[in-house]
Amino acid sequence: MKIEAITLRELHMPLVHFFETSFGRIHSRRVLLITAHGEGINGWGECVADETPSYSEEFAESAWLVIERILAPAILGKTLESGRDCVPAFARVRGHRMAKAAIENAIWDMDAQQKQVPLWKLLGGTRKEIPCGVSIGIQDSVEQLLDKIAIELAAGYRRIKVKVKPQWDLNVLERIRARWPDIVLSCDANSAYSLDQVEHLREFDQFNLLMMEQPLWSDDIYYHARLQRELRTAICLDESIHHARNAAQALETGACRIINIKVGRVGGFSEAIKIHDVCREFKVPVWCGGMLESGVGRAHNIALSTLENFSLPGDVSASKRYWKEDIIEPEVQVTPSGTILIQDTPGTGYRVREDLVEQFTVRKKTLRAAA
Ligand code: OSB
Ligand code: MG
Repeated sequence: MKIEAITLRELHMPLVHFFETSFGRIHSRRVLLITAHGEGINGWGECVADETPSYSEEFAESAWLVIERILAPAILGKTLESGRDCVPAFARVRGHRMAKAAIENAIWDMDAQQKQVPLWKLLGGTRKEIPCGVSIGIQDSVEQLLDKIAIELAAGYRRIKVKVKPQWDLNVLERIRARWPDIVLSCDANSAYSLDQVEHLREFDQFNLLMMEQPLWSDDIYYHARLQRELRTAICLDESIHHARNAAQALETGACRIINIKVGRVGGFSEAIKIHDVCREFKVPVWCGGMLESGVGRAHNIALSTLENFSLPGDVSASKRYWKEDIIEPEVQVTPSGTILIQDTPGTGYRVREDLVEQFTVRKKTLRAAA
């Protein structure tokens, strides 16, 4: 496929409900979308960087800049066989994985469309039904959180994950377990604790959690290994894992027993698949994380989740939990038994609603290959 042009768009999409983690509350999402054009095909990709460099060093502005100035020019006018060809093309750019993933994934999407095969099959997926969990942010009160959990359980979701931070943790987990002793429950700290809180973190063991996600520093593996030795609860790493090599380090050192794979965080589908394979060798299950994606990223997360070792419920949930109207058709729907059914249609199986994309767009730029 010859890459003739790349369109970069910034969308502002209001969230149905605010989302709060240990690093703050947001009410809307700034979404960067990539469209790769070539040979009459448009491939779509989403950059999951936040508006601020809080979850990672990347943020929407930095991603826009690096895509426009460096990444897009590296592939414009080139003929690529598959999304994997972006890896060597971007090899001289250090970091900026969310920006790289947006482009790489758009090329995978193009490839699937051109070959007329489902994207999930191109990625090596096998499963036709994937289990879904939900991630519920910090609320104004514990009662509000319990109400939300009740709604998601009634909708069929198979795993509830709650965000925690000091002062919003043991008290919250206690109330949840008092009401639902047996649900599959996990928590995500987004690096809100440090190693001198081991005694406090050990208290989490009493709640029979499926996992505790990223308790310590976002750039750490070693101290997570020290912490994991002190806990019964499985640690799951999110922020700390950027590529297959540090996934292997985490597993060799015993820093976690589960890994959350976010395709944006690791630089695209190629690296996500490698991490999946490393974890499988270690017999460690993975699940697909989310970054409050629009339908474009959501569809990609679903495709990735069909790989065999994505055996735990992912943060792949219905469009309507986030958006009044999502930018894809059909919207992502979850069955009453908490799963997403995978289609055999070519590409992602979800059509991008360009009219709606235009409506949400606040900035747009098309970069073309030199004639
Ligand atoms: O740590 O998993 C996280 C959202 C933004 C940034 C980081 C995280 C999250 C989530 C939301 O937990 C997952 C979702 O998309 O539902
Ligand atoms: Mg997380």
